[in-house]
Amino acid sequence: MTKSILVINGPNLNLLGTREPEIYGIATLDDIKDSMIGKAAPLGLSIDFRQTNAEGEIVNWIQEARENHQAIIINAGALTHTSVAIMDALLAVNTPSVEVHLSNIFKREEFRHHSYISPAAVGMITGFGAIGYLMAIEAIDNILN
Ligand code: CA2
Repeated sequence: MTKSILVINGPNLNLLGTREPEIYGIATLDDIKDSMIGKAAPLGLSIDFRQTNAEGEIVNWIQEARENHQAIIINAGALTHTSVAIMDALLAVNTPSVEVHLSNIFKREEFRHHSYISPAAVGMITGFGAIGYLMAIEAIDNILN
């Protein structure tokens, strides 16, 4: 049976590929979505790929994942560093989660070094650009099998 991965992208990630390519790369969010679908299909995994600038929407999506998805890949954007609500939602659901960041958050400003997502995730992939999302699929494939 095909297992479904919910991919959540937080604030401003809709701008990918249009600004700050030296930090975030040249791939657009659509490019990342297409490459994830291509990587996941042969593994029997489907991708439900979403982006929002609204914190509450992310919380709702995580709660819904409990019934509709077998795993979560999340790049919460700047909410990574501020959102107790997203951490609580991830802790409340039993769905395994992998945290992804395009940039290496530990090489950047001090305020980016702390993540509220990490305590609720199986692990974090940070600093590998768009490839990090594909690495997260491999991680999920291992976790689910
Ligand atoms: O490296 C990452 O993936 C981040 O989650 C990206 C967030 C940042 O606040 C985190 O500290 C690390 C920012 C996403 C904004 O994305 C943009 C993309 C292109 C142009 C401007 C912003």
